[in-house]
Formats: sequence, structure tokens, C-alpha cells
Amino acid sequence: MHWKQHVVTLEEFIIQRQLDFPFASGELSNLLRDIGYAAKVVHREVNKAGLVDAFMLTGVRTAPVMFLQGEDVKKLDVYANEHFIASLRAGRECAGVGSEENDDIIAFDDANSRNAQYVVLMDPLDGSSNIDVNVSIGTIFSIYRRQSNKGDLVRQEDFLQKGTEQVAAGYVIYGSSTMLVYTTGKGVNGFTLDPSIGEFCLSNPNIKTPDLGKVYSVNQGYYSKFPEGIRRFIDYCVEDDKDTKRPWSMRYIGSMVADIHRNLIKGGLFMYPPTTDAPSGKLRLLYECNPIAFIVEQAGGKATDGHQRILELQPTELHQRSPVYLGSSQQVEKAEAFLADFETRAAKEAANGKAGGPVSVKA
Ligand code: AHM
Repeated sequence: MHWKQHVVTLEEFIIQRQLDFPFASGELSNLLRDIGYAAKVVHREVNKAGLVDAFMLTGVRTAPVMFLQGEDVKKLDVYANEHFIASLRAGRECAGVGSEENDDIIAFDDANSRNAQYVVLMDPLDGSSNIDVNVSIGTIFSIYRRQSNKGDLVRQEDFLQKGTEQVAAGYVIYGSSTMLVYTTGKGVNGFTLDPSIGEFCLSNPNIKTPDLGKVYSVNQGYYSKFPEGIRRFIDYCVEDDKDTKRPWSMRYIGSMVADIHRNLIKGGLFMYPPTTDAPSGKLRLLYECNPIAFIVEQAGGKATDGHQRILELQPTELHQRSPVYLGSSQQVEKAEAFLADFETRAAKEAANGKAGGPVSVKA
């Protein structure tokens, strides 16, 4: 006889976790629950995106296809942004939001929100260029305690905090199934949306990432624009070596959440290094790097900007970018070693007025 195991829903899990903290007020639990609700609605709309495209292409709609296509694809980012902001505002546990989609912070001005103790930073629809080709996209969020006094409107300083100050962070991946993965600094747990009951159910408890994976993820099309250390590191990734399981497979979806999620579960390195065109890389410290770094570290991995722990970088601007290397610790350390080695050589050569020759970093 089969006994159906009781599934733990996200809400039940959040409540169980709250009970572990006798003095918890429940505000963070409510906030996480609000984010879970908003994610379900965005999931519903993301799943309809293909249908909207199909209607347009079969001519059911009368307006010009290109115009509507552009409009509708863009609308989904805007929709996700507006929906998350509206849910957080309505939930009253959030004093304000910083979004990748908005130039400035949004301070909630009602009495409850002014007295709330948390602020949320988010990228409501990351990888949005993938929507119209039906590739996985995601939402990334992070939660901080405000620094300003309760009762006041939140200020930019409330959002410009180091990643080490995060109270919680997570992502939602809208993939072959929709999942919500989050941490409050006590491990990482993953929940899969069961559409038949409309609930996120605990599917991946206590996620741990392997120390060494078989994958590296990078936009290799920029090879010639990367620093030399990274070019040589990529050469190292594809060399043969049994001990380090090389050559590693290159996997790059171009949706950070999807690339990270795969590597988190299976092991691997994700990187977005600086390029000659983008000296700080592309990804945003507050909306993308910090929340993902918190999750990766909580799963036992590493996250750096090539030199320093991502979580210890002091943000100075809301939309600041940072190079990022994160995932399985051994792979991140190796990338850092290549960077350091080539930077030292370049500095020495510059001091001696010499051009550099080929070098190797020990495997
Ligand atoms: P977006 O904010 O325009 O969606 O860009 C963010 C995305 C990440 O999800 C992904 O890792 C990266 O951009 C891919 O960039 P590139 O196409 O330069 O490799």
C-alpha cells in the first residue's frame, strides 16, 4: 500500500521556521508570503506569454504584429514589476522597494508601510530578452532591515547596504516548472509550484552545492574582450584532466536565474567577468549579484568579484554593476587564481617595461 507523504507548502514551512525564533514578530514571514503570492501571479502571466505570441502570429489580433509583439513582450517586464510592487505595498510589511526596472527607490507612504521594518530589492523579470523564445526567466529578490527610523519615509541609504546585511534572499525560476528558492541565512530551500493546488511545495530541502562541478557558464562570445586571466582560465576549463573532471561542459542560457539554478543543484561555476566594453561587467550588485551570492554561500559555494567576497562590497549606487564569479568553491577559487596571477604578472611587466609571455597556473 502507498501512503501519500504530506507535502509541506511554502506557507507551512515559513510558519514552522518562524516558530524556531521565539521572539519573531511574523513580519518577515508575512513578507516572504507576499512575495510567494506575487510569484504565483507572475507565473500565470509568464505561462500565457507564448499564447499571446501565437495569437499575434496567427493574425487573431488585428493590429500590426511587430508593434504588438514589442508591446506585449515589454509589457510582461512592466507587469511583473508593477505586480510585485503592488503586492508588497498591499502587504504592509515593506517600507519601500528598489527595482532593477526603476531608476529610483519607491518609498511607500501609508502609515503601516512607514512603520514597516523591511525594504525589498528586486529584479522582477530577469533574462527578459528570453521571454519571446520560451526560455526560462526568473525573479530575484532580497530583503534588508531598514536603517532609517520607523515612521519616516525610507531613503536611499536603506537600500545601499552590504550584501552581508541581507535578512533573506531568493529567486523564482519560471522554467519547465516554477520554483521558488530562498534563504534566511539558515540554509537554502527550494519549493516547486504544484499548479493543481496552486501552492509552492517543499521539493528541495537544504540545498547544498558540490565543491566541484563539471560545468562552467559564461558568455564565451566575449572571449576576446575578457581580461587575459579569464581567457587563460577558459582555456584551462576545456583542457583534459581527470582529477578536476575537465574538460568542463559549457552551459549558458543567458538567464542568470536559470544558469544559477542548474549550477546550484549540479555544481558548476557561473561568471560574468569585466569586458573591454563593460569594465564592471553587466550584472547589478544590488538586484542580481548580492541575492544570488547569499544563496550560493548558504548552499556552501563561493561568490566573489574576482578579488573580494561579493557580500562585502559596499554599494554606492542603486544600479551599480559588478563582475561576478560564483558557484562551486573549487572552480571559483581557480578563476580567482588565474585572475590574480595574470594581474601580478601584468603589474611586474609594466614595472619592468616588458611585454608578457605565456604562463601557466598550477592545476
Ligand atoms: P536583463 O536584465 O536585460 O534581463 O539582463 C540580465 C541577464 C542575465 O539574466 C544574464 O545572465 C545576462 O543578462 C546575460 O547577458 P549576456 O547576453 O551579455 O550574456
